[in-house]
Amino acid sequence: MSALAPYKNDFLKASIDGAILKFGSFELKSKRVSPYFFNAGDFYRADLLRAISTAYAKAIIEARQNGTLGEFDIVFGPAYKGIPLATAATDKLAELQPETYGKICYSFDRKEAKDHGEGGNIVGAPLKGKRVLIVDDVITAGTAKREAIAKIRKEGGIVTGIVVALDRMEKLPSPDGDDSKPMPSALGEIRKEYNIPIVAILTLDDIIAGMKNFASEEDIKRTEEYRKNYKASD
Ligand code: OMP
Repeated sequence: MSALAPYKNDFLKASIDGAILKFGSFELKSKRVSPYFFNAGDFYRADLLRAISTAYAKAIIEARQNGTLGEFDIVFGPAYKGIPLATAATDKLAELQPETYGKICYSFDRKEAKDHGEGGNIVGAPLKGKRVLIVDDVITAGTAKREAIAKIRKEGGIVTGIVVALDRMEKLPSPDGDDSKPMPSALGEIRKEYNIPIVAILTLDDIIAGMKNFASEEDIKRTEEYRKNYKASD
């Protein structure tokens, strides 16, 4: 595996130092039991928030430069964990490249529609007719990403890409419940189905490569085992 870009390394280090990346036994939304968990809700300290917003902004700038991501007007953070991530990433993009990103906007959804005051489902920039980049924490099965795409489209926005902090590289659950069968990735299926690019700052492969420097033999073994069982076929 090639060496990680310096900004990815910095981000992995901040995730470990801030105990955002944890090892143990965690039940996921998918009900799979994982030996590791990445909790983006724990980037609540100023230095950590700065670390994650810098990583998103650099990943977005890099992906725009190499043509992976298209243009966008709005950075959208799905409620709740995506909200501070998208907001901080918007600010950091403007700081790093003011000429290109000085006037981009952010917005996010409400979990419950508001029926008084300004009302509606969206807070921040109106989405109608705008190109929208989704910024979210982790992709496992892709369910939350599909929901965000549907919400944005309902408001008349055009989703042009998704950026996540971590791609767990997991296969979709088999329709017959047999998780030992090879299955494609959630990420690949969303890419194909919606024809949009998805960029990840880190992948499970990056974490396993980085673990050699900081984790116990036992955690490395369990994480490699998990990858063997659940890694997607594509
Ligand atoms: P989807 O892949 O779109 O369903 O989203 C996975 C969601 O699971 C994330 O948005 C998180 O809320 C949560 N999650 C984590 O935060 N960290 C992990 O390491 C794993 C999960 C998870 O449950 O899969």
